[in-house]
Amino acid sequence: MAPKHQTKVAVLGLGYIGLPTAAVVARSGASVLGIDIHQSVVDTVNSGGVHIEEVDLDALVQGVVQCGLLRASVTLEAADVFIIAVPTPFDDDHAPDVRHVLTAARGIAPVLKAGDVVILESTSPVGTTDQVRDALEALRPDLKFPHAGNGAADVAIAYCPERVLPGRILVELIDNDRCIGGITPRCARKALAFYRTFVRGACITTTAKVAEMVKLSENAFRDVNIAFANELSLVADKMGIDVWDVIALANRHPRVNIPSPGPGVGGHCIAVDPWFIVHSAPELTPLIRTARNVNDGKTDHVIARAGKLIEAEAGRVALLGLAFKANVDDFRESPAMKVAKALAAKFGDRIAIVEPHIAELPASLAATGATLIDIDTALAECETMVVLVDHDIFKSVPADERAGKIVYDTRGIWGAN
Ligand code: SAJ
Repeated sequence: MAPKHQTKVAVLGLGYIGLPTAAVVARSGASVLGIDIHQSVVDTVNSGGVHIEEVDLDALVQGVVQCGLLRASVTLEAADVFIIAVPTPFDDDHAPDVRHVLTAARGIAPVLKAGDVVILESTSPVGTTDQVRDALEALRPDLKFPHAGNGAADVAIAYCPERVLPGRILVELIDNDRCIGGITPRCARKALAFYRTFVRGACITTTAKVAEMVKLSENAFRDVNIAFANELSLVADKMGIDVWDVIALANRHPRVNIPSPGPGVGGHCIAVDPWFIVHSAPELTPLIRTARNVNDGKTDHVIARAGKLIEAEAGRVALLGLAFKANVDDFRESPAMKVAKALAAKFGDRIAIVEPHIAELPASLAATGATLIDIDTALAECETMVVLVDHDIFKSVPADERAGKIVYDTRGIWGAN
């Protein structure tokens, strides 16, 4: 733990990004106030606990809370640096919804003072940082706000996207390079000075709009590449070829790096962010839109194929995994969850679900008659197994324990397809 220093930092939103960020900044010696709209989250953090599962986060939060470096509240106070890390969902038409960001910005206005830095970290459509500035400017006419080419301002405003991978958040918060986009170069420099206090990776300054687009581009790039892998998996299936063999061998080429096919793409980032680009230029983005549709279509394909398999067999079927990816307890936009819901709605109590990260099934699944069991029970009682998530515990099941089972492995952890 670094010695305590004078900088006061407020982090708005104590979710998957905000809480780890607050804890890491607190460990660097700043005095951090975490803000959340949920009193239960505030109470949990103030008691030194965590409400999300992330490697090593519990010990870190407990440590910084005990040292008095991190506390949480539903009410914002004055600070030197404000970090906005609230959700940016999309609506039914895939239009981004930045209301939470703007509400957070308006919440900062009453306590804002000259010299402060406001940083947006939430994944946001291009132009949102300017909207944050406009929201603050409307409420604080006594302060001078930054506008491109408009000289020095009282307050610095910047966009600095988070880039951390769930499961590695605490490591990546420190080691990843950061891209810091200021509304003006001076804003970027002020934000840069803050990130240098706890980031070991390179910190590169740019404009707010470029930084906003960088974040969207990173996730859209991954989505397009996974869509390619998912499309290949359908073609390989049709040809009776093992797609995992194809990819492993193709990836031995020095300039080819195909990701893994799966039951679709989930989480609150890669399945969402590409739509922010599509929404801003629908006529220019057939590739990004198609990739989204290919990845969503893969989930429908898995539902249909698993459904046929279950229809053709008798007895109970184990669905392995509900999380959106391996070894996390996050179910947002999870393709595995979508598959499980569709199959449970059709086959009811024939469906048994193995998900080590939950103690009970979500009510909608339980209502179908589906049950939650552990992997050993599944191996003992279910003849048919559908692998939906590549959790380590599933990977660790040796071939002899699943010998004779009818397996549909959408993640390629046990062999074909
Ligand atoms: N997936 C595949 N095949 C693969 C890799 C992933 O089907 O080869 C699936 C996963 O199972 C999951 C989804 O894609 O359903 C997304 O998982 P992920 O591990 O690719 O990414 P996230 O959503 O956990 O985190 C991403 C990361 N972005 C990039 O890698 C470009 C992370 O660095 C970002 O910080 C995060 O989004 C975010 O917050 O935006």
